[in-house]
Formats: sequence, structure tokens, C-alpha cells
Amino acid sequence: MFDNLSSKFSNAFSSLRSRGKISPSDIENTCAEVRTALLESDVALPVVDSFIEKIRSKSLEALPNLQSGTNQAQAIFEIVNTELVEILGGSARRVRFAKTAPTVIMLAGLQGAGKTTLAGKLAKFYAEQGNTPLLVASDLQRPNAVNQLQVVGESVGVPVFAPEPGNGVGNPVKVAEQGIAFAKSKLYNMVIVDTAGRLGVDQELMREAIAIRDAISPDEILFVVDAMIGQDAVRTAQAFQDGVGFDGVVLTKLDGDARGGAALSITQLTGKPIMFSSNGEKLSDFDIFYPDRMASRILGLGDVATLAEQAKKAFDGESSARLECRSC
Ligand SMILES: Nc1nc2c(ncn2[C@@H]2O[C@H](COP(=O)(O)OP(=O)(O)OP(=O)(O)O)[C@@H](O)[C@H]2O)c(=O)[nH]1
Ligand SMILES: [Mg+2]
Repeated sequence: MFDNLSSKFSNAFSSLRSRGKISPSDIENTCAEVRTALLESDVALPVVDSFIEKIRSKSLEALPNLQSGTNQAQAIFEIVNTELVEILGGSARRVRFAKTAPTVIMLAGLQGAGKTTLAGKLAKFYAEQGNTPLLVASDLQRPNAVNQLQVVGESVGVPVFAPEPGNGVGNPVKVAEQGIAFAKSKLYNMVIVDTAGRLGVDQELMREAIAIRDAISPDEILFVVDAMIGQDAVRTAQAFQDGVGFDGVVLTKLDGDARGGAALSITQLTGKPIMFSSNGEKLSDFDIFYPDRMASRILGLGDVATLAEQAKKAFDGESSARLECRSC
């Protein structure tokens, strides 16, 4: 999803590296290019402005202390990487387990964001780590929602607490409460509560989410949001933050052609970390969100190797190509 942004970053850095000695005006040009690329990718304006200001001032400060143009370019590249990791949240944040089991995770978000699918993904992920999750069907509104969760639970071998048929029948707050009591009595160590979404943020949706929250005091409320909705993702996040509140964000549909703005803006604007990312419909298409890997991906370094290794490779490659060239 970061294809456009990655290619813009890559262009900006190759023109910087081709400069030889880098001047303050080269830095201004690079900052202008990066700024345009971020805005085109739907990153929120205040986030872009503070990001650019940091890379501009840190790069200008670093410049005089470095002799060769290659070292200068590498230093600027590393500054950009560090700041990207920072706006993506710094380091990965894991789920905080409750001191006394079960750990309760409540999912909240708009219709179609990917909550029910995520419930299955989380259940699979934590079951594979030796936990004993229970899924709780508290979306009693959307047609077939209870059945969807049952199918998801069955496919990952995790039980589903679903005492009500849904489709408008049953009280979601009671189901959530009973689900926690059931988990305690059967010694499940984790409860994942699926809740109803709505087409847009409305009072009814918030009232229901707040009532469930107050009844079960979750250890983590995860706000689930479709990255494809661009700038709306941030607006929706802010509405949920003002309404039910949440502890972490899950970005879904990162496999789509979203431009990446949501990923780069949401943590700065809500102060809450992105904790997981979802990148496909399959229940294995899911991972912990690692800000450093995401930054490497945006900078076109792939998402597995660390930046230090990759940057060294890129710059060593370039220097040896230049040496070869000089010797021929
Ligand atoms: N491509 C892609 N599709 C996804 C992803 N996560 C979920 N989906 C799909 O998005 C659609 C909606 O997902 P659900 O999990 O039902 O969303 P929800 O938030 O529970 O929706 P409501 O129950 O209506 O509030 C389904 O078709 C999922 O298969 C993802 O990461 N990538
Ligand atoms: Mg659902």
C-alpha cells in the first residue's frame, strides 16, 4: 500500500545521493519532495509539518559534521527513518495481560472495519501462543453476525460464547457480562468480545459500546479501522476516542491500495499505538504492528531486515559501484 510513497522517498534520496557534497538548499529540496509525497499519501497536515520540521532541523545540524556526501546522505536517510519510526509509534506495543485472568479484549469500530475477522485472527494468534481464548458474540444487530463469529471460531478451533441468536434479538451488554463470567468459571485466560458496528459514528453505536465497556471493564479496547478509508480513518478514530475511548488501534486491509495516510497519522493524532495490522481476509493475514518494519517498508528497504543492515548494504553497494567506476 505504500508503493507511491516508497517510490517518492526513493526518488528523493537518489537525487540527494547523486549530489556529492550536500548543501542546506539540497536539504530544503528533499524536505519539499518528502512533504509533497506525504500529503499525496493522505497523511494529516499537522503530522506532515511536524515531521518535516524535525528532519529539516536534524539534517541541517548533522550536515557540517560529516565530510563525504555519501556519509551526509546516509545520515539524512537515517534521520528520516528514525522520525518515521517515531510517528508510527516508536516500538511495538503488546497486549497487557490482566494480573488475574481472564484478559478481556473488546473490539470496537465501524461496520465492515474487520472486527469479526480480527476476533478470529486474535484468537488464533493467542491460542498458538498457548493461551485459551473465548470469543464472545456481542454483535446482536447485524444480520448473521453471530453465525459469522461461530464460523470464524470453528475455523480456528476456539469456542464461541453465543447464547443469543442475534439479528436484533438479545442484549449485547448482558451477553458480554455472561461471557466474562463463563470464561472465569471455565478458566479461559482470554476473552475477545466482538461488538456491533454502524455505518457511521452515531450516538446509538457509542451508547452500546460504552455500556459494554462499563459492564466488563476490558483490559484493552482495540479500535479497528479500515486503512482504505484514508483521512476518514483519523476522524473516525477521534470520534471513537471521544466516545468509548480505546487503548490501541488495529489497522485492517493493509493489503489494499490505501495510500498509507491512516498508518502515518493515527498514532500522532490520537496518542494511541497501532498494535496489530491485518493484511488480508485469511485468518493468518495478521501480525503485530512493528513501527520499525513499517518504516523500512516505506523507505523501500523491505520489512524484515533491520534498517542498519539494509542501509549499510545500500550504501556499500553504491560506494563500491562508484569505486569500480573510478577504476575502469
Ligand atoms: N482485504 C482484506 N479484507 C479484510 C481484512 N479484514 C477483514 N476483511 C474483510 O472485510 C469484510 C468485513 O469484515 P468483518 O470482519 O465482517 O467486519 P466487521 O467490522 O465485523 O463488520 P460489522 O460486523 O458489519 O460491523 C469481510 O469481507 C472480511 O473478509 C483485511 O485485512 N484485508
Ligand atoms: Mg462483525
